[in-house]
Amino acid sequence: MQYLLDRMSQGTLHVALLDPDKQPASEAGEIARRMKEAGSDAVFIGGSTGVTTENLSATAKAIREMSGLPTIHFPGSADALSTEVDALLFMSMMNSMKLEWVMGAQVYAAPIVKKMGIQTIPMGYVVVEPGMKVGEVGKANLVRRDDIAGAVAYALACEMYGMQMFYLEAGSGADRPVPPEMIRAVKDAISIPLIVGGGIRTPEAAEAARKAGADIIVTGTFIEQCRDDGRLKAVVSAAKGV
Ligand code: 1GP
Repeated sequence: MQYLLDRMSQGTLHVALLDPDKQPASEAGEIARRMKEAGSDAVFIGGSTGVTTENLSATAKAIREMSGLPTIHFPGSADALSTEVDALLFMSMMNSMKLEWVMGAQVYAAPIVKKMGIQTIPMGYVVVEPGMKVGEVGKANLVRRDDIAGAVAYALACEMYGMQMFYLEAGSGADRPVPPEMIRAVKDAISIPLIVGGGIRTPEAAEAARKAGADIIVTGTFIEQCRDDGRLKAVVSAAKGV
């Protein structure tokens, strides 16, 4: 957490998201190496389905060895946990209609996480339309794209709970990222760091999210698919404003 805060004091961060179920660990390590070259600050490891302790551990290890970037577990359930990651986003999907995702999986995991000695980052997570797979799997009561006040209310509740970060998610592969007006209003309402992700795959979209106030910009689908290092760098640079 301190690493992220230190870096954030210098500007917006770019975080690469890698799903351990989508490629072998060595390939994830190679993508992370290229992302480090492109300027990424850290790697989130996670996915909505298919993440196991084995593929999570192997992926974290490969990323650390091949890129040196910090690895942060972005969990989709309490089924997979690993000591190979540097930290775990201890998150509540605040707008899930299933108690399990709001609080149940966390209560189940907490004693195990404690015993394993994994560093936790408490985070509120809210899924905005279109929501994609995470919205479906998480049974999210999606925040409408025009419901700025609704998004702000979740962010304020997150901060009042004492969580250390708030994540606005449009869903992996979304055709439209979180609207900049929503990012701006949420950023103005809270003082904890704001993470934004889902559907960001162009320098223009990354720049819009940064200018609206995102502290951390996450891209997943784009970095999995892009084979052009120049284009990777363009999106990361736009996210960071460098
Ligand atoms: C998903 O916000 C992330 O949690 C990334 O989304 O795959 O669309 O970049 P993309």
